[in-house]
Amino acid sequence: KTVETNYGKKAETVTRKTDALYAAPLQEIIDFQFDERVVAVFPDMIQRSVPGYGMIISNIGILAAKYAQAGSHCYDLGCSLGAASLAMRQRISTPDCDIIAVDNSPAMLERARELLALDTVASIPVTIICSDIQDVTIENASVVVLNFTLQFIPPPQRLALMQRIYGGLNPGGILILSEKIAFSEPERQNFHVGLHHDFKRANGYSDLEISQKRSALENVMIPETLAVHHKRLKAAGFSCSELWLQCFNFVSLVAIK
Ligand code: GEK
Repeated sequence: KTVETNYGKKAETVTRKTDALYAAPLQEIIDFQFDERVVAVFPDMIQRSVPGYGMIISNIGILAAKYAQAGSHCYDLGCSLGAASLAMRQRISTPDCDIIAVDNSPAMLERARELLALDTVASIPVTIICSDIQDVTIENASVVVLNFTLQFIPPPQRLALMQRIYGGLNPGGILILSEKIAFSEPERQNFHVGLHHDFKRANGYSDLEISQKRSALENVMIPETLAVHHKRLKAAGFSCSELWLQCFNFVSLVAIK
């Protein structure tokens, strides 16, 4: 089975493996980790699990092309296999920009390096850094991407990260924030979660896979409401944050400095 990716034809052999990590019944479900087993199936996993993922990646390229400033850095925080970095790299035409891609999973970054090396068309330099995104200096930034990463940062630490991002952005720079969200009203929560599970079923995941994956993520990935996100962005200094995409309980926001 071939999964459509934006990594290009040459990358197909390293990105086509089907995710069956939770297909068989597990005795014990341990907390989800971004290890080698996940890396091997990651493009398939994220496409089949996150509604709107492909559209978000393509439009990160469009947004970055519009907001990248000459001589500045574009950050991809929690870059995984570098899909957002590649989208930015392929779209930005502003001179003297570079991309700084950060993740704390060595396994992810090893594969990200291979995939970036296959992209020989775009020439914007990409520096890959293995670090907690909370420890990375953010400076002279025009575009910062947090594409489904903030949800893995413990909630009490999220505001400090946002403040550092705001502080490191140049005036006119943007933060692109994509997250799985929660709803405070139970009916809305059930409506969106139900549709998300239908989306996963339609993409070939069984009820067992859906429920085992849900347990594995329970303590690791903590979604918040859209209102909490907007409020935190404001508290960090962003005067405006705009919802530009929602698909069930998955959203992407742009905040402008
Ligand atoms: C994409 N953005 O394809 N510091 C650094 N990295 C972290 C941290 C942390 N504290 N916590 C988690 N990660 C990507 C998808 S995946 C989303 C992002 C998902 C990393 C983690 O190792 C993983 O690679 C990534 O954040 C989250 O556009 O799998 O749902």
